[in-house]
Amino acid sequence: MSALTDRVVAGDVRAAARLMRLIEDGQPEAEAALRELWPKTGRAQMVGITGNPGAGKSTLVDRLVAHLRAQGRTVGVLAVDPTSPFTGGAILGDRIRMQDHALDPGVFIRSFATRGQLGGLSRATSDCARVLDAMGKDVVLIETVGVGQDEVEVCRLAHTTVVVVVPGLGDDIQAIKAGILEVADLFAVNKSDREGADRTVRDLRSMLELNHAMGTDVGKHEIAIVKCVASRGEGVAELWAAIDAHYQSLRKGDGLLAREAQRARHDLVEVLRERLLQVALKKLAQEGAQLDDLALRIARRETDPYSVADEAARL
Ligand SMILES: Nc1nc2c(ncn2[C@@H]2O[C@H](COP(=O)(O)OP(=O)(O)OP(=O)(O)O)[C@@H](O)[C@H]2O)c(=O)[nH]1
Ligand SMILES: [Mg+2]
Repeated sequence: MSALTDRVVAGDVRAAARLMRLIEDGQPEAEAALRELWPKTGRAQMVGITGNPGAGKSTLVDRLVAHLRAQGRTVGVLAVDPTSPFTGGAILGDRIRMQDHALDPGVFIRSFATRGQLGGLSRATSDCARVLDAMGKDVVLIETVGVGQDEVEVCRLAHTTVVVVVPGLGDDIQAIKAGILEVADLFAVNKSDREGADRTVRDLRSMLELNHAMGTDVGKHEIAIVKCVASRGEGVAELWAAIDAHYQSLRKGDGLLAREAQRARHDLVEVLRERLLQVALKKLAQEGAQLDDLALRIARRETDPYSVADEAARL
């Protein structure tokens, strides 16, 4: 193994941070390192925390970290920032709050900006989660805003995905129905200090019952709904107990392997997509065709995207 991967496996924080930077920048060394690390992964419990902006995900993650640390478990946190660090005051607030844990060697926290990159955000997040896994972190918490497809993809990496909702949603329930429901393993009704928390629990429950009646939840475990007040740390122990119960039920059968296989399939497709794109671009370049020139020719109707792609994809 290379020095870098040796250090990652030994739990070296700086080596892990360096590798994550290489991953985010899409550097070829990252892939070589990940290849070496692969046999050392598959041990961490991966938990996805998703939900609308401002639902209290970071606050919950912060409390979950404290809860896990009190149990003596080591934790890695990946936070996918929805906004640039230059715009959001709340984000800065999050960072400051998380600093408490930053001094704890049992916790590793990293945030990502959501920016478009070749290979995609979900791939980079997945790879970084693997780094935390290889480092020996017992639990990896991944925070994403449940809005775009990319963010939903990130949830597929987790063993357990928690969807955080807040009281008084109405429309939000519709949004949940639209995309996130299929990835939810359990719901956290956060900000339960606000009016309407019980109503939200009831709404969620009837939605789940409806799904059950329609058979759209086939193969799923029973989805728990946990009320919490993250800002006061209330319900956090219960939430973790529900997350762990879900994980343990996966471990009992072959659910864990099925999840891992689902995840591996996703990763494989992503890697393949990237590889094939590289091969195609290289082939075009060898033939002296630049992407921009081709685009111009397509725009001028001298050729069409299908013919160019056919040509490039011929291995
Ligand atoms: N009343 C109340 N406020 C809360 C609770 N949990 C979090 N908050 C507040 O809600 C605001 C947003 O919390 P965050 O944890 O930053 O939410 P987030 O979901 O991580 O937000 P983004 O990352 O921006 O999507 C903060 O001002 C928190 O203090 C809660 O249980 N009750
Ligand atoms: Mg947040």
